[in-house]
Amino acid sequence: MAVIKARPFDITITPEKIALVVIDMQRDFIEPGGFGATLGNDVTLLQAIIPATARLIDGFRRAGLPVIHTRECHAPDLLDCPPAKRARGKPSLRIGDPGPMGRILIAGEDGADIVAALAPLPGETVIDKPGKGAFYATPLGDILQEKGISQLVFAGVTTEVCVQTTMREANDRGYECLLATDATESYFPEFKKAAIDMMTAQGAIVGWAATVDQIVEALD
Ligand code: C5J
Repeated sequence: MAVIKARPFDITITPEKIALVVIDMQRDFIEPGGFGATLGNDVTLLQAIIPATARLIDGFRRAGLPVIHTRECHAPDLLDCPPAKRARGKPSLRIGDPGPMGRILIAGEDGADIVAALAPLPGETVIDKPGKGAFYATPLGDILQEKGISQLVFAGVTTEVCVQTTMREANDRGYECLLATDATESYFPEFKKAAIDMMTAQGAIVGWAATVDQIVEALD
């Protein structure tokens, strides 16, 4: 067992029961020309967390603990993409349209890949998810149960959309959730702050928050 200095109070972790979930660090959200950029967002904000996220992933790998990656993407026939999702917003390119990195948010296309600096290692779990939450319509819950995991550390993008949705799903399923504050980002910094404040309020109502250094130190 180890203690991580966290908000709103320290959390005790059990290494045999903890896993890292890295949410949607995909080219489509982080590089120019992808889904995030088509929605008019400044993707450089998200690029800035790649080094801290790499340190967090490395800390879990060095400790021999599971690293799980997710990708928000859809089947090429779009049967798993609700028309209401595809119609949302005013992007210059919609989900499934051809873009500079292949079809937007489609499994197997270059844009749906995780950025090279954070590429999964052989043997690490990669979950393709059609929704914002990583539990919806995926095998994530079964995989965590098989591994005996009860505590989850979260990183990735965007804080208030896919990261927060997944943390809330996990919290409702009984997992203790800890967010790595410098390994998550939003296109809207005020939304990142608000999401962290909301989730850690009321005695960690959704979960805890700590920096990558605080987390990695406890794993060493
Ligand atoms: C969004 C995500 N923002 N990964 N996806 O559409 O947060």
